[in-house]
Amino acid sequence: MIRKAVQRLRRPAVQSRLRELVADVNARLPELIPPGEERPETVHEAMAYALLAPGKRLRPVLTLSVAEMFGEVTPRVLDLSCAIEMVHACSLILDDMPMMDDAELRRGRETTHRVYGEDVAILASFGLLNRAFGLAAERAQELTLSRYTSEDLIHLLTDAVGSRGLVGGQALDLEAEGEEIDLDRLEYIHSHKTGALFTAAAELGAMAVDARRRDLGAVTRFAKNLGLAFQIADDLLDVLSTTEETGKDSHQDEAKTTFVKLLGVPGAEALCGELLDFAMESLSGFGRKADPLRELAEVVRRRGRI
Ligand code: GRG
Repeated sequence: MIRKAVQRLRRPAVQSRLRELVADVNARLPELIPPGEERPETVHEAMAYALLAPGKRLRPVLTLSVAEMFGEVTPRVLDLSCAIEMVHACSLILDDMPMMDDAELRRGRETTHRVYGEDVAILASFGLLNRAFGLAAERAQELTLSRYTSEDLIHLLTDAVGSRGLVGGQALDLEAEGEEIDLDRLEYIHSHKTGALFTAAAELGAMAVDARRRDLGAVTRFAKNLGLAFQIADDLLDVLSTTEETGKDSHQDEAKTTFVKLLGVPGAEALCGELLDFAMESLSGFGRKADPLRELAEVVRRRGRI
């Protein structure tokens, strides 16, 4: 009882720390990409348009919260977290394109291809991806680690993006459109398309501060459960919220099999809650230092923003 009461008292401080981390990411991101006035102007403007739009910054804050659980958030770790956000922004540009989800709105604004055209949008997405890998490679080499090499950190990122990660999940998601798929395949799609970047974000945070290998397993378990829960929360938002609330097209998933379609709203809510409980359990060995991660799980539970 006493522990719960103390935790409740600490909560505003933890929430305010997470908001500080969002602010740090938002302040750093524009410094890390070429200015819109530099040639090729349209591509640089489109990169900034997609990256600097008001996203929730959940993935970089996940990297930073894990890093802070085992060590400290240094400027290098902050840049690594920004590289994760660049990969995410790249994936959003591509996901929204007409040959993929064909979305009109993202982060409360017109999607990148609708503003800049499909040709520029594709180039901007590759520009962001390339910048993400360049930045991650530079910062990883500058770290002094005893348990991991800079290659370990870069491989983590390449594996998360590649055909066994985001690309693979997206490919099967597109193939499944209009088809009936079972829960097992849906889990595969989302644990790759969405979950892989959550997992990489968390593992990168741990590796960047030289966390012990035996602690990595718990971090991975936390992030896998969080990532899948996040996707189910996103499916729920698609049916239960308005475009004004989410800043993106609602009912975009109508032609797709989703967790809500397979399980119904109550079933999807229950599964999301169960996954978040599993995520929380994997933090049991880390005491109060894991409170920011617990709070991130609560953000997903209430389908909100930090
Ligand atoms: C080459 C990087 C790369 C990817 C290619 C297009 C693609 C493969 C994968 C799509 C991945 C994707 C966009 C998954 C959807 C995940 C999801 C629910 C995104 C919404 O995340 P939020 O709500 O967005 O965190 P904000 O805008 O808040 O950042």
